[in-house]
Amino acid sequence: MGTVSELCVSSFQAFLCPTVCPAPPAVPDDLTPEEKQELENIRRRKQELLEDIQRLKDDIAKVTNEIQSLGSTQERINMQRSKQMAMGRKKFNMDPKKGIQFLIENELLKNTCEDIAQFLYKGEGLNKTAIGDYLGESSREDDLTNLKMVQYYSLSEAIIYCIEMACAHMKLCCRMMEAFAQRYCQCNPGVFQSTDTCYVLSFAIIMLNTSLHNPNVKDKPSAERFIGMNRGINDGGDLPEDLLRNLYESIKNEPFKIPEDDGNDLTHTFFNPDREGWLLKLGGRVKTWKRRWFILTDNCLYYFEYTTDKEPRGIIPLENLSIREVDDSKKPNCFELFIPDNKDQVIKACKTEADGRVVEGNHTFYRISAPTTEEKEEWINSIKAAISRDPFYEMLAARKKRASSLKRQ
Ligand code: 4IP
Repeated sequence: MGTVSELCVSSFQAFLCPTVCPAPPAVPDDLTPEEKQELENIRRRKQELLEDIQRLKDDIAKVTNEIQSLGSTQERINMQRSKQMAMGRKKFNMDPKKGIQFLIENELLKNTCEDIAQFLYKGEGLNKTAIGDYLGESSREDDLTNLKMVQYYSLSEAIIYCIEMACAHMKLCCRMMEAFAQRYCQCNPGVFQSTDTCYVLSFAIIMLNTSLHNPNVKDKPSAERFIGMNRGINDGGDLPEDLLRNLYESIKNEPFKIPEDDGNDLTHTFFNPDREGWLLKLGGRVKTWKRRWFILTDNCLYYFEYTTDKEPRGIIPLENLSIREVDDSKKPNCFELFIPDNKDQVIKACKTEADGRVVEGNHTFYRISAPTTEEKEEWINSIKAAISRDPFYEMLAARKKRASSLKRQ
């Protein structure tokens, strides 16, 4: 009969190739009770490891099935299209004309002024300066796109958008404002007496933005004062009070930001992500819903306040997380990221506090709501595909669990 160490080796071999190696030999009679005990321990451990391997195999088979079931289905096509769309946006941000050309060639955008204008208006993931560059080109088509684009805006939205653009790109400002003023005057005769009114109003808004949001300005104007300051700017007449009040409230609620353009923004860092889009996220300790721009890339989920932000508000590494659909009484199309078999454990993630500090997240689950059922399904599939598994993590977790339940007994 072999020594204990020989038996160890044979057990280990059996563990490494459980399907090929024969069953372990019976316990030899000539072993001491200690050696028998040791052999018994080794065999028990081997059994545990075999069970772990079987679980891993089952998991792999499950994931492989899921991937295969994606096969040639519509979901796969949709995933492919949204990847190409993301690629088109990135190309646009680096070279707007080439980006538009790429999207048209790949049939993601129709070559019509309406479609291009709508794409620019939505602006998801697009750099404002790149939009400015595109619209600032002086071709007739671009003029038409300018005109089409302003149709999508409400009056106050359009004015604020034009000013934001202007701060980033002066030549765009002139063209957008002209296009906007012309179009608006055409569609709403009698509101703006001339295109000059738009310019005067724009400067009044820039000053309002500064007065309301610059901490050095102590005397904050009221809506009434803003309305009063703009009396007579419409070629001697007054602009509608509702318009001025809406503008005032809009600027008060959210200052417009001057987009930075140092060529080092996230659109470059997060080049070609698996998926990106607006989603609602439920807070960790405080259960508030926030609209965030999510980017899925490199097995991590990042969320931002604005599409143009450089720093994410939060990062969720997807390793060893699971995803499931859930019903929520307040929001539709919800899904959740969670740790399987451990609902109380905090998910490894980080977030940025209001004061800029980066801290650990507090979520035992991340509940997220998508705008539509289709988007929910697409997100779930993309996240499933991005979730990575570290087998050692799972083994360790299973061991820890077993150890703590043994301790409790
Ligand atoms: C906050 O609520 C936001 O929902 C935060 O989301 C969230 O942090 C906070 O979770 C939650 O308290 P209020 O803004 O109403 O205070 P965001 O960072 O997207 O603004 P998470 O971790 O979800 O990013 P807790 O766990 O810090 O309470």
